[in-house]
Amino acid sequence: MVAPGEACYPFRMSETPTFAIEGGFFGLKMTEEPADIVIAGVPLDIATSNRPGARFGPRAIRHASRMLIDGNHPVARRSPLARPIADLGNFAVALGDIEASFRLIEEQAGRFAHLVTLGGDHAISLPLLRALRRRHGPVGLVHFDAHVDTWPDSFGQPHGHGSCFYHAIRERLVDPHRMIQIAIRSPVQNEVMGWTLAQGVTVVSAQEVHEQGPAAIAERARALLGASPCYLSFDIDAIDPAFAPGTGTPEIGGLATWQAQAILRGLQGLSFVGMDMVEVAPAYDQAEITALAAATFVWEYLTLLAP
Ligand SMILES: [Mn+2]
Repeated sequence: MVAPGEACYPFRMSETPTFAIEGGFFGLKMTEEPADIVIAGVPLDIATSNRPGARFGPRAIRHASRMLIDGNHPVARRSPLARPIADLGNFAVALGDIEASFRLIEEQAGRFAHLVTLGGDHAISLPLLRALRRRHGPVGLVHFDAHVDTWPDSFGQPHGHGSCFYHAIRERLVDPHRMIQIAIRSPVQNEVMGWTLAQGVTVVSAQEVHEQGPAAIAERARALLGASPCYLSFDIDAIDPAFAPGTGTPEIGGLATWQAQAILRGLQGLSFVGMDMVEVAPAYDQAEITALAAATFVWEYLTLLAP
């Protein structure tokens, strides 16, 4: 197992300026040896319905994460690096084949007790949740997104990045009564929203976040999820395109980065068993702000887990 500290770094942290750091997430040495928490990229974006490019998300998020290595979280006053973390590089995917990629992702994800993945488009959540169900049964879900992602099909195909939670609910990978979607605001057919609500999912619009404030939304999530195992799925398009333009299906009226940070900080104490950060498409980014937002939300999540 990888221990925390300088042993994980291919450079001397105390002497290496941020711009000189290469490597995995947090500049970690890429390794095949797992740790308490394993980070892996999933460079799959063939299920996107609009702009592609999230296959380059893992690289951009790792690069942006160099800003977060040095020092403690300013509010929690502890570092996610106090707990052993390993970056295993990218999972294998099958070129051009969604279902074969799903099988590969599920098989690889099943090896690790606590996985944080860098997407990739949102379709990857389905095989990740299939792997998680074998360890935990149906999990609770905190889902940040502009979209409900419960469309029963994707333009006639069974799998697309907008159908992952339709399948996850149907396959009982998640417990819809312990599932909260935050920042929802895209156009949606009444039958799709009706089905989602009828399953028991709590849908919180971006407007509700703006009107009620992040603390109230975090409180709703904590009350809903309780102490049982839960998963965080974070589509970067939950964030307003003014703050996160580098994504495939942007929607205006979204969260400011600080609002999402405040909600995440309010989730301390939940029993998280994994996370994905999806839909970062660097080709549409400006000044790396989307990748930095994504890396920072991963850092917020890892801080929740830190001792
Ligand atoms: Mn989305």
